[in-house]
Amino acid sequence: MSFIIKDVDAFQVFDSRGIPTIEVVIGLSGGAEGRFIVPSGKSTGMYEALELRDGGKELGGKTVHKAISNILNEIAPAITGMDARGQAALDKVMIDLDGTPNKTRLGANAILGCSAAACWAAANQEGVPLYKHIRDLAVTRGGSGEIGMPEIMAQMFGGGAHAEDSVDVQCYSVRPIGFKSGEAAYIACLEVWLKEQEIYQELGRPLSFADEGGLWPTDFENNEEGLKLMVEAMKRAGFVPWENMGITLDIASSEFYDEETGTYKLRYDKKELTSDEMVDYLADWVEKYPIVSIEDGCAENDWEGQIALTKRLGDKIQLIGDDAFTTNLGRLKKGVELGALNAILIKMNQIGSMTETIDTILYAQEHGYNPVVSGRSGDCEDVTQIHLAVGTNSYQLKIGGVCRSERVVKWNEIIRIEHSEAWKNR
Ligand code: 2PG
Ligand code: MG
Repeated sequence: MSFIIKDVDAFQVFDSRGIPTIEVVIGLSGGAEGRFIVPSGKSTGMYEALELRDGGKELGGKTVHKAISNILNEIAPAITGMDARGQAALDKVMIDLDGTPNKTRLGANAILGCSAAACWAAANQEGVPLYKHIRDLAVTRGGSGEIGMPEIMAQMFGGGAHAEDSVDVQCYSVRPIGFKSGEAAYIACLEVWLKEQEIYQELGRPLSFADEGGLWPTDFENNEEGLKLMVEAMKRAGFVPWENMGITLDIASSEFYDEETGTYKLRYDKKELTSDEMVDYLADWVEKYPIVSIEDGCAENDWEGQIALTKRLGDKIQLIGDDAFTTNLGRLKKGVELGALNAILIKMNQIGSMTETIDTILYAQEHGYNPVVSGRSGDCEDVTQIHLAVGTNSYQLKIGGVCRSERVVKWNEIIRIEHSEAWKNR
C-alpha cells in the first residue's frame, strides 16, 4: 500500500515574473514525495479554468492564500488515503468537490497543483521517470503507449502582452526542422539566438528581454520586422530557411480583437482589419517568409475566421488553437466538427488536471490535430511539461526563449532525458 496519499502540503512560492503561485507537496505512505509548482499565463484565454487569486492590496491582488486554504482544508482531507496511481479517480474527486464547470470554487490552480504533485509522487514511488508514468496513465485512457521526444520551437522576440507597448504579435520563434535530437535542435536555436543578438547590437538596440526570455522588440518598424530579422539571423547562423529552419508565430490575436466591431486592431501597424483581411494579412506573410506554424491567428470567439484561416492555410502550415481551445476537450471537439485549425496548444493549467489534459491530447491525436505542449509566461523551475510531451508522444513543445532559468531548466531536462540510460533503452 505504499502509494497511499499520506500528507498534502501547499504554500505560496513565486513564478518567473515574481508573481505568487502555489507549490504542492504530496507524501505517500511508501516514503516518496511529489511536488509541483503551478504555472500562470498573462495573455489568458477567456475560456480557461479559473486561476483563483485573492484580490485586495497585497502584491497587486495576486496572492493565492484562498487557493492554498482550499487545498489544505478541503482537497487534502478528500484525497488523503487515496492511491496516487489512480490519477483519474483522484482528479474526479477534486472536480466533483469543486462542483463548477470552470473550477471556480476551489480554483484550477489548487486542483492542478494537487493533481500534478500526486502524479510526480506516484512516479517517484515507482522509481520511474515521470514520462514513463504519464505514458502508463495515457494507456489507461486509451493511448497507444508510444513515447517520443517532441520537436521544439524557441522564442526569439516576445511582443504583445509579454512586452507591453511593443508590437502586436506576441511570440516570434524559430523551429528547427529535421534535427536528430532535442539537444541538437536546441543548440541550433542557440546559434540563431547568438546572431539575433549580434544584429541587435549592430542596430544599436538594447539587449533587453520580454516575459519569456525573447528579445524585447525595441524600435521595430512594424510587426513584420521581426520576421525579417529572424530570416537574417537564420542565414547568418548558416541555416537554410524552409529547409532546416522555420518560423512559428503566436499572434495571440484575441488580445487585440474587438468583439463589438468584429475587427482586429493592429495598433503597431495602425491597421484595423476584418476577419477576412486578417486572414489575408497572415497569408501574405506565409507567402514571403518561412513560416511553418501560426497560433491564434484569429480570436477565440471568431470561429468564422478560424475556419477561413484553415481553408486558406491549413494544408500548408500548422495552425494552433490556444485561446480558441484552452486545452478543453469540449472546445476542441467543436473545432474538429467545424474543421477549424489543425493543432492544439496544451497547457495543463488552462484546464486544471492531469487526466483532462491527457484526454485532450489523446483526442487531438486521434483526430489528426498536433498537440503542442506549452509553458506559460509565468513559469518556474518545474519540468512537468517536458515529461507530459514525451510521455504522450506529443508532436511539439513550446516553452518560450532559449535563455532564463525557467526556460533553460526545461531545455536541460530534454538533454538529461536523452542522455539517460532509461531513454537509451526505451
Ligand atoms: C501563449 C502563452 C505562452 P501566456 O499565449 O501561448 O507563450 O502565453 O502564458 O501569457 O498565456
Ligand atoms: Mg498563445
